[in-house]
Amino acid sequence: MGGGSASAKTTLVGAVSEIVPLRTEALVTDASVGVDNLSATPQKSTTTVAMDFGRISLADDLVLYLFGTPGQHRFWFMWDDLIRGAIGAIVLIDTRRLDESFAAVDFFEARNLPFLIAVNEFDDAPRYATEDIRQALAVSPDVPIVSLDARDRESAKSGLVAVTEYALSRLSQSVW
Ligand SMILES: Nc1nc2c(ncn2[C@@H]2O[C@H](COP(=O)(O)OP(=O)(O)O)[C@@H](O)[C@H]2O)c(=O)[nH]1
Ligand SMILES: [Mg+2]
Repeated sequence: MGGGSASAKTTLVGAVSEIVPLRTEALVTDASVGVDNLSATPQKSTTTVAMDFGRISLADDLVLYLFGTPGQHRFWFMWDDLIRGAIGAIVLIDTRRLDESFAAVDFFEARNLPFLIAVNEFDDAPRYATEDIRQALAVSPDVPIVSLDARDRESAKSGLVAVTEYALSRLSQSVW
């Protein structure tokens, strides 16, 4: 799972994981100034420094391992390792800061990893039509765009189910 900072990646992993999620939150300190973009989220006091990790069973024979990638650019070297063996990815977006999502979209596109866009519907964020979001992010018509509330277990889970179904459908297309 990728996405801009404070797009609720840590929240989502925490909401769905059936094991205590491994978190590597650190207090946002002065060391983050000018490095991490916190201007839009002045209330955010911690940030993920390495990654989030969790697990969810969608069925008896289908267990997903969830990795939340840190937003900070200095940790991007880890993404290449994370996507090895990944079935798919979610780019979690906050419509108030769409520009922060471009990097994650580009990354998964470039590596041909099936991904979907999940709009985390923050209470005070404007709502846009799906096709407007598609256009703004310049993602192709086959990329699913879903809405969810990262804090809500069932809602967050629906995003994971959607990306799994999408990844499996892409797999079966490439086989046949
Ligand atoms: N109002 C609102 N706040 C949310 C929602 N999802 C997450 N948050 C809050 O947004 C902040 C950033 O979330 P976090 O999971 O740390 O973002 P990350 O940087 O992507 O891991 C936290 O304080 C969450 O409690 C939401 O759907 N609505
Ligand atoms: Mg986080």
